[in-house]
Amino acid sequence: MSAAASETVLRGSSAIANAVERICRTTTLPIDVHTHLYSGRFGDLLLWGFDELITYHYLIAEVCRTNRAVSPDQFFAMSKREQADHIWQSLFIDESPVSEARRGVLTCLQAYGLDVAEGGPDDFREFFAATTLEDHIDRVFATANAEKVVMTNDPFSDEERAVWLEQGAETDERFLAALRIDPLLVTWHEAQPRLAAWGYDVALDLSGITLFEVRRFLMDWAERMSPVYMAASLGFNFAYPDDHPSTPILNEAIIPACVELGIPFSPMMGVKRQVNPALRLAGDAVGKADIGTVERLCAHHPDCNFFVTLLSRENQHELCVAARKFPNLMPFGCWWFLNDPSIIDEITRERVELLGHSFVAQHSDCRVLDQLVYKWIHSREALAAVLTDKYLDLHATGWQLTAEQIEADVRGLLGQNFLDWIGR
Ligand code: HDL
Ligand code: ZN
Repeated sequence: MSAAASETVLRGSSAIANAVERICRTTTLPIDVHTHLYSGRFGDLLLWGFDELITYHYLIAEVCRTNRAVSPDQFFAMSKREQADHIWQSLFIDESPVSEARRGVLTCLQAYGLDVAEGGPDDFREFFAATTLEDHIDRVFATANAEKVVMTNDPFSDEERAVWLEQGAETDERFLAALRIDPLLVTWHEAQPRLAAWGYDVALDLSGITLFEVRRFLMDWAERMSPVYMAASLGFNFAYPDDHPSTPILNEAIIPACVELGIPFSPMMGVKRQVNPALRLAGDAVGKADIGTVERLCAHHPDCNFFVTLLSRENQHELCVAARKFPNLMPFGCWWFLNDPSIIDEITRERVELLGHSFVAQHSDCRVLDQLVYKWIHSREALAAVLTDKYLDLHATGWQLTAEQIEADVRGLLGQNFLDWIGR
């Protein structure tokens, strides 16, 4: 296919490689499809600054194994500042910070123009103290070159519920909502009394109009939040269908609500919860999920879109194959323990080879606002390495590549594919 006269044909390997690196590094991120960030109106729910950045639960896990002189209980007894100083000393000073979560802190500080070689915690704290949250949100989105992020919005969180009930819809257009409903599928015995207290006529045994009322609960919150998808983090052993309440709740409430709203359901599967409770949020591990659960959800509900990320590396190839079978299945991201350059590389290569462009390459899973900066710098680099090889393979066939085509492809993989898929 010959390029249009207005397009920039890339002639030769180095022109292609240079274009791919530049485009991956500079293309505006249309949407980060999964984060735990909040807009400024949610106050302390939005974490930011040096002490939050360095006490990220990934680093808590690392410091508890690296410096066993301080037990998890002793660590959690420290103040946030003491925890941060302890992590800085143990994971950055006492040994080279080569792990992905450690490198990320440094990438972020460097992107802010801070001197990580000479500076220390108090210097970095001074930088953050000199700004306001509103200005810092602007700085982070500009530095990350990001347009929008999707929050994780939990109506079962009392603190978050209050903001939605008191202040209504989100007004900062950079922050889109995702309706997160784990309790409905994972801990129904705990969710049921809360829904009943909120005025929904629900019974533990799902009798009466329970499933209708669960769907009404979902529609009420969709009205408030305008979510771009509904999501649930599910264990590695989650099964569908099953004789567990989760199956009728999915079949009669969650999936019909998603279809009515025209949004995907996002099962995020593979968590092995709290294998080490002493580590608290850092205590979850990973297990291989049953891809058959994903296949049966897609097959039983062809009119619902499923936006899926799996936590186990061992599930990734299966997920690509399943996506080849079901057009209503879109894989996304290199989630949590997969968000490491070597694994991002492997997953992205097999996705391009098996799915072309019909997936979303990454999400950040940020818990701290500043992570938006480093997680995307690292992921953009990993994506560029894969796409360079893939476009050079294409070039070797004699195919003509243009910068414009690569730009459109990269924007798609960075999240536009999701927005197009849901018609936003
Ligand atoms: O359930 C989830 O959305 C996970 O991402 C958890 O929040 C996990 O603790 C996490 O932060 N992973 O990056
Ligand atoms: Zn998450």
